[in-house]
Amino acid sequence: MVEPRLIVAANRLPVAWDDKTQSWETSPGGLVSALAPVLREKDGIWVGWPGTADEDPGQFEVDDIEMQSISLSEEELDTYYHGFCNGTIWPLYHDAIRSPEFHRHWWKPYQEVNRRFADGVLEVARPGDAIWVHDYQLQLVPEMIREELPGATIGFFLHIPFPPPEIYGRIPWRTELLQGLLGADIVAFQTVSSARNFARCANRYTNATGNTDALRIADRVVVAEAAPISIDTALFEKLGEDPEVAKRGERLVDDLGNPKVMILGVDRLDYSKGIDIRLRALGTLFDRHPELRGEVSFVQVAVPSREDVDAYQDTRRNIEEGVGRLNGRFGTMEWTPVHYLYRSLEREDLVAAYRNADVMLVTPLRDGMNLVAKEYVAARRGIGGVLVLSEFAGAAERFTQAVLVNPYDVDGLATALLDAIHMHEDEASERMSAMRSHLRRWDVHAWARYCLGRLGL
Ligand code: ADQ
Repeated sequence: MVEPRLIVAANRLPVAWDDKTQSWETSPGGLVSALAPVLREKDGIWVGWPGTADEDPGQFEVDDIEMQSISLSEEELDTYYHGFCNGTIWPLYHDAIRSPEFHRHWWKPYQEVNRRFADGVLEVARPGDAIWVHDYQLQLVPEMIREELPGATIGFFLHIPFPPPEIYGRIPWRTELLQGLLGADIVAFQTVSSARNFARCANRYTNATGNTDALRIADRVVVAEAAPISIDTALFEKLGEDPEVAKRGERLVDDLGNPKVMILGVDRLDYSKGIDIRLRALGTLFDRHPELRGEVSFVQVAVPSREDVDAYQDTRRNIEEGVGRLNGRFGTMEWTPVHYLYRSLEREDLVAAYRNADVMLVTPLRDGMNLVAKEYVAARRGIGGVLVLSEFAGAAERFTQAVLVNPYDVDGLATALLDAIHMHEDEASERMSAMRSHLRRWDVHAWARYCLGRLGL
């Protein structure tokens, strides 16, 4: 009998072309490092877009992993990717924090590109293989594969939240998208509440009936469940203890003028991350507690993201104005309240910042999981540290020991910040170690093992 293989379909291939070395290099990231061993062992194939418009290198191998490229044109990047994925689905699934735009001329390319991905999978799939489709860009793919391979084992994992029917119901293509997902055997989400939202939507907008344990549609049963993604805990713990990283951390604190308290924020620059409200809360804190001025510094690192989408340009402007306002109002010649970096950091510098941050501020208005919160907990070992975490991040479902906040509540956020700054080190360490033990048990490898087990691998 032929061994079943794993076929992963995701918008992006986990590789990027490096002009310097003139070769494909694996992109760093938890998902790739968790799946790489299984893909090698199972002769797996990763189907995805190689990262540049109109590029189609076909099938190729990087670090012993087989890649199958799906080509996207410049226009499709505009309509399918920036348009439908990031102008319609992303805001809708994040509680419609920004108004999602509904355009038929975005929907059609979304269907076409999903068809191309399904065809890419069908080209390489053999009977018995397990197919694992990832994220909101490819929601129609499970059903498209199911139509051609009725007996296939198909899993789907959504990295972002799934909204309740009251919000989801706005999208004109709600039934088609749900039917697309229901083509899978298992539809997995970051949280229990997303899985429940999905089951409610499926009951309301399709012929499916039942609950998360068993959604019956035609002659099939689909399971909706939570499988929260995690990080490479051991790697972040190791980096957090690395003397070279420690040195970088100390240099960073020195450069900030050795504040008594360093607060840190690290996000992709996205309106869902709540960076602007976070800045307002900091202003409220300095207003109410002048004694903290000169003692507390806030470092906000924002990674450039989706710069072609208008809403992201507005968000960037908002944040930069907020930083300017705070520094103009409270700053002195000796002290800058907010240090703002608009760039990506090397992993060592990121961990150096984590391990020296006394308070980590993670305040998304809505977030599938939020890996930054987990990375901070793993990297900041045995030296106190307080995680202030939005109750609307998926991570909050398990991290009940964090200081949980409503990210919309400026006053509440300012109070939570004050509590975090004054928290006794023993209490802080106790909370951190409880979260750390969870991360040791449930790291990205445990997550991948669980998900692949559900697909019979
Ligand atoms: P994102 O919205 O990108 O992910 P997040 O989970 O926080 O959010 O992951 C961001 C990643 O980027 C982290 O691994 C972090 O280390 C890295 N990063 C952030 N800022 C950086 C910087 N300045 N320099 C370098 N690296 C930086 C989506 C969903 C999330 C979900 C993940 C995974 O929106 O909810 O947790 O996918 O499923």
